[in-house]
Amino acid sequence: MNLTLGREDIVRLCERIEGAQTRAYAIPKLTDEYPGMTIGDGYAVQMALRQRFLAAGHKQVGWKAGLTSKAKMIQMGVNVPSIGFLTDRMARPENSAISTADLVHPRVECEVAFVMKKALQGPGCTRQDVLDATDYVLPAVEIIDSRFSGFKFDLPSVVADNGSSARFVGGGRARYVEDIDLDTLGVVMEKNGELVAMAASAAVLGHPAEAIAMLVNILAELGEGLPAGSFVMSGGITEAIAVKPGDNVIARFQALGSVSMRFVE
Ligand code: OOG
Ligand code: MG
Repeated sequence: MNLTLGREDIVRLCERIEGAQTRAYAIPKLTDEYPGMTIGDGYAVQMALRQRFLAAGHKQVGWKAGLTSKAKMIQMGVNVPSIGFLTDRMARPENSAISTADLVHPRVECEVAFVMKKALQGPGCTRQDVLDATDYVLPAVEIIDSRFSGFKFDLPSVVADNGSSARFVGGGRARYVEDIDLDTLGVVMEKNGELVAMAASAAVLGHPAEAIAMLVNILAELGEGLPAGSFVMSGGITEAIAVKPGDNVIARFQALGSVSMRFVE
């Protein structure tokens, strides 16, 4: 990947993002100060952030693909998919109360999650490679939280901010990929009993496994593979919906059951 930032700037931006993530405050997007910043620079900051969290004892559980559906690309004004890392500290149990006190401006989105039984290595990873390496899929809700003011960013900035990753909840009913039609799964999201978003899983690059293949190929560019046992989210199928304390959210997935949570102060 094409890098323009030196080591000192990468460390500086990594510390800026880490501060905003851990203390939950909004900052200007990074390209305001570094207009020449590239997507490669964004990943260099993200990888530095990952190293810092791992050194502090966080455990990586997998990865996420982002900006993989038209709904998300249009909502965020970005037209290239991205990836981010997921750790144990971001996981929340199904049906739990999720605090918003440690988040800036959270939003929820419905995703299909994959659990891998075999490792994958790009480049050249295909949808079929992903399906062959998948142990099972399950429904998930990602709680994203951009650290950038107004939830407004460009690709280098959001990649540096680990793709707005904040929390995630897996649940519902796990299924083997050969037992379901992964491209025609309907999903509806309800907030406080009202329908707020609906779509079909094909909205994610035509098939969610396509997003995982894309993720494996980006990982290869970063010099990494996808280990067996990884939990991987394939990206929001619907647009993301803002939540606040008091909100109850339930995502209902055809054939995969539902995932619910509530938000508190
Ligand atoms: C970027 C994160 C995108 C998804 O599923 O598309 C993402 C954002 O929208 O803030 O997680
Ligand atoms: Mg997402």
